[in-house]
Amino acid sequence: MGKSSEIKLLGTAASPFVNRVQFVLNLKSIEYEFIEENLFCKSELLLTSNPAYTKVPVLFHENKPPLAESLIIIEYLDEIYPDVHQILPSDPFERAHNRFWANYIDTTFFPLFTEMKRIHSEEGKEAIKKQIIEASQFLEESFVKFSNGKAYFGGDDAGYLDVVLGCFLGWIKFSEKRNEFKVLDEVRTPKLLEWTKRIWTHEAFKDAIPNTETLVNFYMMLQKYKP
Ligand SMILES: N[C@@H](CCC(=O)N[C@@H](CS)C(=O)NCC(=O)O)C(=O)O
Repeated sequence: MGKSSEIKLLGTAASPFVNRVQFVLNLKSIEYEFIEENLFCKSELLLTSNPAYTKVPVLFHENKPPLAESLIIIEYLDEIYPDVHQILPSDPFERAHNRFWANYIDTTFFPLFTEMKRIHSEEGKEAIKKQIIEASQFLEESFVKFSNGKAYFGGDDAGYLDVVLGCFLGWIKFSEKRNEFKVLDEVRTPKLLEWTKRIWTHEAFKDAIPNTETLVNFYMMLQKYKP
């Protein structure tokens, strides 16, 4: 049960996009009410609050119209609560660069995992694994650049890209087990591997990320309703 406040979040715990918003709300210590959505039988609230996509997350802030799309929501939260744990850098070029990689993660990297789920031939799966590994090496390079020798993409503490990529870690781990391969390892992506260990133990993250059982249940529902 969430807390009653001026912020309400419509979502489901298994969604990495919803987890991004939860992670940022935690980083900024913002109280909110969580409204659980059933994506396999969408509520009237979801259909009317995000009619264009009918997807979660959707954020309700005071009496303003609802806001959808995880990246838009977390940037909005960063703008309205700039004084606590700013996630985007203040320099415009740095900000643009962060957005470039977030876009890469959302449009190139993560969709490969969805693709993997749809493909059944061994040959097809191997081709996707190769693409995932190539993409993870780009992410390793970007981590090295952004972190500049520090612990996170955001420097000394979690920032925008830590939130964006970090919330996919549960699903990445799930896919590694299911498809018997390693996305991140000591040889190809040593820095990112270290980073994942840090993120898993980050207080604001631990509270936002679902457990394996939640992911497995959601995956089974997906197989049933959206094979
Ligand atoms: N680009 C969106 C993606 C959101 C998204 O795909 N949400 C999924 C849950 S993980 C959803 O609501 N799916 C419902 C559907 O596809 O009908 C974001 O960043 O918020």
